[in-house]
Amino acid sequence: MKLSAEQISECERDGFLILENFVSTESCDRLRARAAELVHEFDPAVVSIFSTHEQTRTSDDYFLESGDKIRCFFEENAFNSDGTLKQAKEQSINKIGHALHDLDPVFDQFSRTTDIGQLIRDLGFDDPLLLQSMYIFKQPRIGGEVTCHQDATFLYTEPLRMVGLWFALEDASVENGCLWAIPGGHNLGLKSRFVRGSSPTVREGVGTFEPPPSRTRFEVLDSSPWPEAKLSPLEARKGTLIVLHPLLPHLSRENRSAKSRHAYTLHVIDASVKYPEENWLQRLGKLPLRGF
Ligand SMILES: O=C(O)CCC(=O)C(=O)O
Repeated sequence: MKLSAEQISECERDGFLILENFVSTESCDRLRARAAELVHEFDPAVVSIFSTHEQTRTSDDYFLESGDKIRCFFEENAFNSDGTLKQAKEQSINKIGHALHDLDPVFDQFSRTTDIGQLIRDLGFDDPLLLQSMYIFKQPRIGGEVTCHQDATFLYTEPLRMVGLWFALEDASVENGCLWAIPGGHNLGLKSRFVRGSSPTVREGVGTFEPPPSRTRFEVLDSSPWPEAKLSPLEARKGTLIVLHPLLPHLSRENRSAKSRHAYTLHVIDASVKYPEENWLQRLGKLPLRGF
């Protein structure tokens, strides 16, 4: 399954490449079944809500320590005002992250196939390392939006040698919250970085008001708005892989339909790059990154 010269130039032109039937239905189903088991084992007493709305992108310890763990994050709309879940735990999780590919044998096997290794080599990675994995549920009715962003905002490297792989584990359509992207938008430059570190103290009036320091912040490099009118839907049948350039602006809308939209994402970097220690995602324990 070698990429053709046309596919590589399409990817360079648009900033994404859609590869239908990249994984089998059986592989998708195996991953879905394993994710269901992980959620079943998860104790919801430990709560973390995921959102990309600026400062609320869960900057708590649970999130910041998840780079070398398997952790479940709830949908923002999963809870009633009294803190109880609106739906069963199984229909309330937004995603599982961020080291599934290293810690779980079923995810490891899905993530390190010969086909994926070949694709990564075709994309020009000489010494690839699997950095991050996420299982995204996009639950029926409460599946939250992921606002327009570039993956390099969250996983920055110097030089920028990173790629996102997005696998549709179910059919993804406009109705249930498929990806949207701005074709060619990877040429617009990096707009922000999401980094660890305190935000400045806020002082109000005569007294001093010092909120608890935020553990993360967005460093804005270009505050111009995204040309969102240019967004185009990337509908994908189950088994499709979408390759995403690290600077491609993309989003997914809320899922208000009765259908879920499960997806699995992997982010791969090259071992030759510098991975900054202010990036939010860090391996704090003793779990070295591995390739294929
Ligand atoms: O699957 C989605 O809804 C969005 C995923 C995404 O854009 C990301 O994780 O960078």
